[in-house]
Amino acid sequence: MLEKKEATYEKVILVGLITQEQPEEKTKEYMDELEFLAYTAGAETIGRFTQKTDKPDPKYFVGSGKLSEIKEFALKNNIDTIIFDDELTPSQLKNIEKFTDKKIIDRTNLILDIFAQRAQTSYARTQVELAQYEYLLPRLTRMWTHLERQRGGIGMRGPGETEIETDRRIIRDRITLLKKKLEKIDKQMATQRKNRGQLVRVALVGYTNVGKSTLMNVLSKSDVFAEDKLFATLDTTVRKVVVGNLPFLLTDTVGFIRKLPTQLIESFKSTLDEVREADLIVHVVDISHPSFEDHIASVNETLKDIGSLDKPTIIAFNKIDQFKHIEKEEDDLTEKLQENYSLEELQKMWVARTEDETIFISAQKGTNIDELKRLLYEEVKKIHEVRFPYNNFLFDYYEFQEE
Ligand SMILES: Nc1nc2c(ncn2[C@@H]2O[C@H](COP(=O)(O)OP(=O)(O)OP(=O)(O)O)[C@@H](O)[C@H]2O)c(=O)[nH]1
Ligand SMILES: [Mg+2]
Repeated sequence: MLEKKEATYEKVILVGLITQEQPEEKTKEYMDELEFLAYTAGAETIGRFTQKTDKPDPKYFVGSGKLSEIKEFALKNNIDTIIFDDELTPSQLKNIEKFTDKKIIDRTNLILDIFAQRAQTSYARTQVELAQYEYLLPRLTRMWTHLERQRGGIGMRGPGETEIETDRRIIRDRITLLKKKLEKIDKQMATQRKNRGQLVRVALVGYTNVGKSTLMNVLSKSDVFAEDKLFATLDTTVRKVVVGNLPFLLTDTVGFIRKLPTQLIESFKSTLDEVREADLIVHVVDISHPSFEDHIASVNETLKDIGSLDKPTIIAFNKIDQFKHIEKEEDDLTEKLQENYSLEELQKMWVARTEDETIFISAQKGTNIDELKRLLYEEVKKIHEVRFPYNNFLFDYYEFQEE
């Protein structure tokens, strides 16, 4: 008889801060995101704790009173893991663990763990492994003992197992090795990209889970993995797409997230090079998400980091089928909330706000995809005209035809 495999969800507690810059409402959204991250990693959230404070406590992140409360809750509910919505310093990590005697995961470690679970190709695995080691090195005393590793589960799926005394040196060597390996692959990838010739390159970028892969599938009629979890895509997919008579290369890339660990940005250099070398960016946004404006800002932040913010961009507001608009009461004197805007109003606002082209679509339902193709055609054509100035006649006689 086949053994029935039950999914075992690790029970966790989430901890976040409410500060001047991060008011209660924001923190709630961030905690929702953290819960989604935890769920993606294989955890079930049992409790959430937040604390109002000016800045994180240098010793325990939250105050010791709050931490006692959390510890008590964990004991009562038989919970072994506590997840913090920020990167903890190595000493905070150590102190909190000592205080609570629980497994402590911070936001960075959680994201690294998801990446480790999701990495498919040896290239992605090498990238994640490097990021994990770099995270690990300054935190070695805490998590590298055999005892710690035996606890297993989220955040413990680190690369390999070694004894603590020699670990630091071994890990440094390993980092050097991985860097060399990546350098070699990066070179190969760069050559590969060069060999793709002069075709115009379009990159789909956006926050995680906004529908990039779904859109990739719609536009290129391919079958890229898409699902309702975070970071479904780690490996870049490139497809040749023809719109009208214009061919171009379309790239689906890893999703961005608020506070994307720097270790990951570094080790995913080649993946991000796809974005860096793109001629045109399609910035996909999930307009049905309450924090979509924050998401846009995070993505732009990362784009800025990799020097790609000033590229020609189309902002594709996706999931309009899921967009909910709550009519504001007429006599309401309070400020209009995000949710009170209609799609039309948002459309007008964004057209006024940005110099980029904007379009509102549903990749899943196929709404406005022809419009998006038309826009892509126009933008790719502009790039074509600059790149092949003597070849323009090709397109002069062309009229866009719906498929
Ligand atoms: N309602 C609705 N859902 C959509 C739409 N487009 C995509 N989705 C869903 O959103 C989820 C995420 O889609 P993906 O295409 O995997 O998103 P992604 O941006 O590639 O995500 P990562 O690779 O994880 O960063 C899936 O469950 C899709 O079915 C849409 O237009 N409307
Ligand atoms: Mg994807």
